[in-house]
Amino acid sequence: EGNAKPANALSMTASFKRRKADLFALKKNSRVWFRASEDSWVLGVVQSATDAGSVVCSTDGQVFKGASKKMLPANPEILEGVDDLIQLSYLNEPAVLHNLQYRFDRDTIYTKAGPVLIAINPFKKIPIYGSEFVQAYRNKMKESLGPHVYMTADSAYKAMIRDGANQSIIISGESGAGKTETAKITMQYLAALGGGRGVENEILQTNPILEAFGNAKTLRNDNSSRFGKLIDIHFDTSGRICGAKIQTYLLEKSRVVQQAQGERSYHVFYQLCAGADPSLRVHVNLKAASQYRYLNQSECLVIDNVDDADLFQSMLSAMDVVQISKVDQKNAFCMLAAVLWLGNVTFSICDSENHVVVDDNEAIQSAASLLHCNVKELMAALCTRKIRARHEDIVQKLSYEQASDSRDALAKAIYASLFDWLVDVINKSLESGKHRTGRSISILDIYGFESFKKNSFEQLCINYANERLQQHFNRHLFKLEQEEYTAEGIDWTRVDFVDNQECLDLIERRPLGLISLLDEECTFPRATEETLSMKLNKHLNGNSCFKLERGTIFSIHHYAGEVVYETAGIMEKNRDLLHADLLHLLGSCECSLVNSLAERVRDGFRKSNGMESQKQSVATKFKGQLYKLMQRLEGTSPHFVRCIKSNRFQNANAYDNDLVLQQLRCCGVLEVVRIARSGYPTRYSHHQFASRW
Ligand code: AOV
Ligand code: MG
Repeated sequence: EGNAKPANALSMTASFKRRKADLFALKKNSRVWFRASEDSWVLGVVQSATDAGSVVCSTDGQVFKGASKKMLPANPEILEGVDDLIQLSYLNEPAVLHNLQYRFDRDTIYTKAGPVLIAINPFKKIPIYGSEFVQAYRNKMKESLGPHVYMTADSAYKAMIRDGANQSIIISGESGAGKTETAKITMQYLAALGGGRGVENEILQTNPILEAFGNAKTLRNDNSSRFGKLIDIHFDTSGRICGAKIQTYLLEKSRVVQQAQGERSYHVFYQLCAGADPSLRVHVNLKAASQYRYLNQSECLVIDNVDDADLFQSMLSAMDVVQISKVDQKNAFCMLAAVLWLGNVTFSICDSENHVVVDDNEAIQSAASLLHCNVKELMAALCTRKIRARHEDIVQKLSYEQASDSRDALAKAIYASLFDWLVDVINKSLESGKHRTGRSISILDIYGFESFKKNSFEQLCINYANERLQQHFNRHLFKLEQEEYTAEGIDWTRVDFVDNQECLDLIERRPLGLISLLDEECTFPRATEETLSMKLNKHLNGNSCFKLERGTIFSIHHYAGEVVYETAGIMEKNRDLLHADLLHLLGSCECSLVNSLAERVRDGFRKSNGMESQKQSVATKFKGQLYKLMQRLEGTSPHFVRCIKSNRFQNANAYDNDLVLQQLRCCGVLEVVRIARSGYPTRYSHHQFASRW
């Protein structure tokens, strides 16, 4: 039964003894790893070993000479490519890397690292999925089958049934490492176990919909998730799936109106433009993607090997399966088209003070008609602002920049609330109703750690979320595990790990952490990038994870590496204001969907401390969401999957050892193996033990 094999006394003693085996004596004929350069190791056999130095002959016949400290013991051939790294006699970096690459070369992408499953992204289809494999893993032929996400999903399912406890499958890794694919594979396995009511298929079909609306091409990943997702799959008393609930986290809004060169906006826009049938095209007055500024500005309209028109059809059928009504579908597409047309709205300067009016053209007419609002009112709301002074309203004209910002803010608000609305509609359809027994398996798939040439507020939030997740991982695999040994009075040599608390403090601490300082600065109308940078530097430079690089550029030393952030635009994104006039206009549109979207936006405003239309800042809201997420996860038994990127180019036939090593190092996999290897494979309280046997 998976990890739950009771340990016998013999294997326990053996595991304690084995710790000592890492100390090795260099002898003639020992297999060793020789450090040929900074990060490259060659496998060889010792020809002679003296205090002055040793001679090693590599497997391909080259001879290396050097000091013994350049050498690490290699595992015997019989351990070549073991399923679980804890089986390795010598657990050093070259040995672990060799084992992983040996397996990867044979298309074996999954390897256990004690309690953690390592999944190395092959960037190609490997025939190890589908019903045959599901059956095999279900029928407990595990030993012969080897590690697999199916096995992890199966362990979670069995543990849920056996212990009656909620489980979670927590998938982490850098951007492009394979988290979303892994989450889908996990869902497929659980759906296959569920068998029956059809809700399983509904759950699977949420993926193409949410990916269309929430994923986009970035420079790291052609299908990058731009939101975080936790899906709870609910099971009834007979162990069948009876429903599900999806919770999403902070969608990257800015992408709707702006993308880096070579990146795209959300897939759904291109899918709609490529795949809509003639009647829908007429209904929403649709043009080709190249005709919309929001889509053509980044000079990337298509993705290699992706057929957007095809995907649009798949998404439509998925929407049918998930019971999104045809009317709702059509309304949603109107909103998408409205966003696109808003992007084409232009302004002309109308006076000497740089104030603008909206150009009356197809763009503004189409946007107004798709939103079911009066075009004059929309124009006014985009280029003027009502301010209440004493007892009367004053109409203030906007500058070119202010008007463009208000147009973009409107587009972002419509899209983000459309996304939330969609998730709500999906959740209604997946509701478990009376069959619910309270048991669930949650699968977490968030955006992975990111570091681009230019990093802004979005990367800060994404990387912050990953820090939180890494801490959860540390807590479970290092802290709790070792504290338990100490508490039980077991002879235990502590395994050190890199704690990321300092980085989290840097971001979260109140009142002198990054988020608090940012929020404070955001309340000052005259704050600039410079004043923000100065403030951050003044209060944060004592934290070793923070560094002001120059001017308005600062860097944070994250667990996964250093990221250089720009302060430009951070405050606007954190404030995320939508002027009340625009909100009011949406609320008065003659379309129930638009009204309900306006309601959603307004909800965010109301939750604030009252009077003004200032809602909670984006970062603070996100912090609260992450806190809740962690609390939820703490109430479950975790199963960890670490996705690893095999190369930087999304290339099927490349394996970059250094890149793999860097990922293994920063997430602490080696340390996990060290603890797992010398620790106990399982533990029961007396009570649990007695009730089981
Ligand atoms: P991510 O979720 O970790 O990145 P994805 O799951 O989107 O990464 O994976 C990126 C790409 O890698 C996929 O589109 C597939 O082409 C390929 N891939 C991943 N896993 C597998 C697999 N098991 N077999 C074959 N190909 C795979 V991000 O969402 O960017 O953090 O924000
Ligand atoms: Mg993803």
